[in-house]
Amino acid sequence: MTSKTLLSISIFVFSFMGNLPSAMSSENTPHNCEGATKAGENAIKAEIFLKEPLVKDKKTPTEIELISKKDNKPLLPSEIKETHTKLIHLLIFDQTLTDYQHIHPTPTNKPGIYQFEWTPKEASQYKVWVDLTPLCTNQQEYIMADLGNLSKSPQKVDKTLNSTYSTGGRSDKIYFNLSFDSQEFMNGKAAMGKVLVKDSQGHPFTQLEPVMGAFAHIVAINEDFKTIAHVHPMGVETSKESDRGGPELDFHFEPNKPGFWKIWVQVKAYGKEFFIPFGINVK
Ligand SMILES: [Cu+2]
Repeated sequence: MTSKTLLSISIFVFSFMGNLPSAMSSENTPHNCEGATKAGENAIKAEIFLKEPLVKDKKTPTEIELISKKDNKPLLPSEIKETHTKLIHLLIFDQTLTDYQHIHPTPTNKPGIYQFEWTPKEASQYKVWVDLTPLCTNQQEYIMADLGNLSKSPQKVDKTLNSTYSTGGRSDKIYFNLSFDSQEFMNGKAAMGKVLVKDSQGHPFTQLEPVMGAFAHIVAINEDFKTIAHVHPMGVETSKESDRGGPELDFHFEPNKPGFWKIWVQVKAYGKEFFIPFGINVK
């Protein structure tokens, strides 16, 4: 693939209050899965076990138990479909939406129990969205669970509106610029978005490295701290570690809720992963 190849990403918006599109494909669902899910319902539930009390800026070993709702049996790694090169993606957010972490837990020797470590960077409330596709339903789901609270009072969402961001030091600085095909964002209306990446000299940056089989992973979260928009890279995915991408990352954003949305773009360059925050308002 050429470095100019555009990466097309489409963001599908899910509300976790039960607005999942009823795309359950009963034809492809194995018999033993029948009745496992209704439209808008997750087949899996999650429970969090913090192995140590939460302390700001301190690494916290954590276990997550995944259980099939239908029969109350643990969800085994062999029962999960690999997506974006991983079985389970954890999207961790704090209530201010300024701390976003993307983590892949690993199985333990206890069935249905997976472990990971994370470090809360804000004195805030934390939630995790477990992003996985059970083989049984072949339906991607997001299971929200509370991760703990480091704050005695509710924290305000950081509603900074921004379309530019830079990261890195003097020699490895990278500039990111977000633009859309429309000036305004309307609830329920699709908009085409583009992130343009430039290097420290202001030249188009074409050395984005693959992260989980793509040149960017984009996630958007609403100020309600409940609704997240997920990402499907469409068209081109990278298969080789040596592939490079940029300077444009195209995506499709269709918000299903008005208000402030934080958009996090995860990329890799110079061997390092970067999380780029943008903020927009949806009418
Ligand atoms: Cu992931």
